[in-house]
Amino acid sequence: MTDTGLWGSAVPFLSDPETPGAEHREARLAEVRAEIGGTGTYRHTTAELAHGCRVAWRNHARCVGRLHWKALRVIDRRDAATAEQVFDACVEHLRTANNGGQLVPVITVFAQRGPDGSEIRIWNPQLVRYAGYRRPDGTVVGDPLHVDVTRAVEALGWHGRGGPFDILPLVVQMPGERPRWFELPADAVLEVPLSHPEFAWFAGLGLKWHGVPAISDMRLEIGGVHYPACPFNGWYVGYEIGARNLTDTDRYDVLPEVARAMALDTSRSDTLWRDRALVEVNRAVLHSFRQAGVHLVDHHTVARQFVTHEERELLRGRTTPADRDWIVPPLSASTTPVFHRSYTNADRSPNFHRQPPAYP
Ligand code: HEM
Ligand code: NRG
Repeated sequence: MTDTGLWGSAVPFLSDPETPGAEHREARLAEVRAEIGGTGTYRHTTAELAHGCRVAWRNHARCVGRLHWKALRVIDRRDAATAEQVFDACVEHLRTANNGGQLVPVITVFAQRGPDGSEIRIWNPQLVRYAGYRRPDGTVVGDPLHVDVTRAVEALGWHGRGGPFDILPLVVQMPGERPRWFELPADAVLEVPLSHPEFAWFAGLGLKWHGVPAISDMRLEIGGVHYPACPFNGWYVGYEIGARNLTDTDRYDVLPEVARAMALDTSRSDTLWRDRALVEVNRAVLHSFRQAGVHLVDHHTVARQFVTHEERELLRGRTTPADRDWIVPPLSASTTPVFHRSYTNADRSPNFHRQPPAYP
């Protein structure tokens, strides 16, 4: 029996003139139709998979880093059949991405969801993330965003040191198996201690961040095939760390402490102490990554790059779907060109999708 839903999604992907295999389009379609009829699903060729990953990135409306979509390195690990093999491939992913600080955009693709719904899941939202421990008094040590995943990992028998920057172990769940956790080797994890170009006291705050954002909990969809485990990374925009992770009141919330150290008047909001401290935290992030030789980009540069991407795409006859809420930077928005342009969102395929957490 043919899965009409899957076939209906396979055809537009396989028939797109951009998709590799133009020489034998009809034969490939017939082959896939038979494969779906026989097995309930179909497998992409390595070339189809690589192209699908790059276009999924290009299509993703929330990503401001899409100028580099063609340079995505695609690692096909659909063969990884055990939790150890998946973990080893994730470590290998990080080493490839790190590249001595000159970060490389990489995606590692694990086995597709089976026709019976069986799937591989990585519990962690990113390959490298800091634990969050809720104390009895309700306060949190570490990253409050990760309190739930930390509790779930502790229930598997992992015990963190209880510090503010403990790297969570990687949790891999193979189809039909219990989840297993693995400690990441320290030399696969880039971290940058934060200091400030002028304020010597800043280093004393003991802040740091991981060098690579490698999202590991999203689902990749290409031609109707779902890849629920497909860690991918680029590099950071400074504000992700400086204007969100460290400064949101429900994250590390460091602005009050920074403002105190700057001797700002925090008794009234109209002294703009938050704004002034925010700029200095962002300067510290950009300065520290540069000093550590770990690549990242500032919001002015990434916004210009995104406009360049839009223009390049138009020359190729394509529009750029974009989610304005995610494209405009969270600080100094109006000083960047993206603030002054209008954007239209669209849900294109291939794409990356959020999925419910794999942990209980
Ligand atoms: C989201 C930048 C590479 C896919 C984002 C966001 C930024 C960003 C700033 C918004 C994050 C937030 O507000 O939390 C960049 C930069 C890259 C890059 C500078 C450098 C090369 C990539 C790559 C992929 C990708 C390689 C996939 C192949 C996505 C997706 C989201 C996103 C799916 C949405 C994440 C979510 O829903 O939480 N990107 N990105 N990006 N990016 Fe990129
Ligand atoms: N804001 C998140 C990361 C989201 C994705 N950002 C990227 N992606 N730059 C954080 O960890 O702060 N990327 O693939 O480069």
